[in-house]
Amino acid sequence: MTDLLDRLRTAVGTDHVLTDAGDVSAYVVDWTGVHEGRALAVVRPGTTSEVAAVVAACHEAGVAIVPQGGNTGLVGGGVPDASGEQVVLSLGRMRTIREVDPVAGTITVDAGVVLADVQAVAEQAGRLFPMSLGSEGSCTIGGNLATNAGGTAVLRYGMTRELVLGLEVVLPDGRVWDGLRGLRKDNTGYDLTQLFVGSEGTLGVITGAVLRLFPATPRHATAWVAVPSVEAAVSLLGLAQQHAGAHLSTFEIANRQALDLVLAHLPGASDPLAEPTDWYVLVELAAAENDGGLDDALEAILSAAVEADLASDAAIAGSPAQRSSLWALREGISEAQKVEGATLKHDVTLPITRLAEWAAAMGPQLDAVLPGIRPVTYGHVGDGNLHYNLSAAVGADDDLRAAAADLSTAIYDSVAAADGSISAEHGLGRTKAAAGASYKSAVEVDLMRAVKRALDPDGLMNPGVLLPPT
Ligand code: FAD
Ligand code: 2HG
Ligand code: ZN
Repeated sequence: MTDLLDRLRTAVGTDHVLTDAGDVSAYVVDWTGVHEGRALAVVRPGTTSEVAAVVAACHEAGVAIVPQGGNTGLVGGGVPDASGEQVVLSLGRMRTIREVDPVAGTITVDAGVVLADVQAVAEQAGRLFPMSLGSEGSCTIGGNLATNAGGTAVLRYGMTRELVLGLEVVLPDGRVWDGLRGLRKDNTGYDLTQLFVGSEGTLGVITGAVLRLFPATPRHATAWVAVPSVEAAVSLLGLAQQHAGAHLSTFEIANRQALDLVLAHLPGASDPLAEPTDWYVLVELAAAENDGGLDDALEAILSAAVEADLASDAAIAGSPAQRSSLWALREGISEAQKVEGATLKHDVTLPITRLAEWAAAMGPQLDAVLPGIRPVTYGHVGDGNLHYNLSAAVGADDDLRAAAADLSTAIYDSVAAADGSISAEHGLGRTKAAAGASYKSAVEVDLMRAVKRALDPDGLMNPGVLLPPT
């Protein structure tokens, strides 16, 4: 291994090959704290050719690579296993915005650029890069692409795969595929760009991307709405679509348990409504500068909702600061639940018409497995996607860990029975690789393994992630 470390130092410079425990510690444990591994080294290349040299050296030495961006992933896909034999390849130094073309509506970036920086550069150019995640201050475009991230703007703009036009990828043997084309139309064979989106670092290292930009939407109308049930929230979505059409940009749900955790743990958070209720929806309409009428549309949605008993009260943001504080109630939930204690995460999608019935049945079923369990239920209801994240009764975190397999199996079985998916937007990573394969048909798993073998015959790109070991 000394030979490999020497080659890596030659490729990227001695300062960017980390092996001391203190230096590597932040790279080997994930955001949730659930996955902690060991690394042979953490390597921090600064250019695509340095990435290629690192990957080629590891390939020749037969050493596995774990690509890592901002390390905000929630399924343990960006951290090494416990063997101490894997190299973490961090894209953190690759932060160049290569080109912005407002007319073509494209931005070309290094994979290590942080999502919030892409949003800011787009805004300076009078355009919008719509992807929006609670982790946007730390996650990277490479990680967003590798996980096909979702977030709060999917309803209007789609998942990451709908926001990308071309990629640059270092393949598992060290060759570079330059697919950095910004063409809207290109029917010349298999769509290799889309093959790498959502591949979670198992097919190659994404080093650059051409992303789509959209017209800016600086005008907003935002409300935090009290609703009696998930069923009412889904009906309210229909109303909002009817009144606001394409201006509807966000439609997020949270249960009272989620709000209570935010109020308890996030400094400065306060309940904008006088009476507590079971469920809340964050609704936002967004439009271009000269495109008015948002406030009227929001008023019309809320009046119709109250009339139809779909909402009991609402707080409307009257200023950018109030808008931010309503958004903080939604975006603070993951952090607040982490402060509360152990969390068992589930990121499920169901056909939207089955969400309400599913959520109502799940609580009692899980309470029978672990009495006092608290489902913290929130997420992108407009996309049929709930984060069904479990906290134990206060003081019972060990019981939650002990019952984790039974609880997750009960959830996944009922999601599968309702024609849903066990991972809507976070991917499979290490946490769900086995479950992901077990809920797919044998044909689908065979096809996925065939793709993996074709691109990575030696199995050196992020082994154990996305597909379970054979
Ligand atoms: P990492 O965590 O570093 O890696 C994630 C995966 O991508 C790993 O498998 C890794 O190997 C691979 N990878 C990373 N970079 C590359 C690359 N350049 N080439 C190839 N593979 C690579 N996710 C959502 O979808 N929607 C949300 O709303 C959302 N909100 C979040 C809120 C919070 C508070 C947190 C902590 C996370 C949230 N996430 C959300 C999850 C996470 O932020 C996303 O999955 C994000 O896309 C990960 O980006 P990253 O750069 O941190 O990737
Ligand atoms: C969100 O929508 C994210 O807030 C994070 O996808 C969900 O922490 C989670 O489980
Ligand atoms: Zn989410």
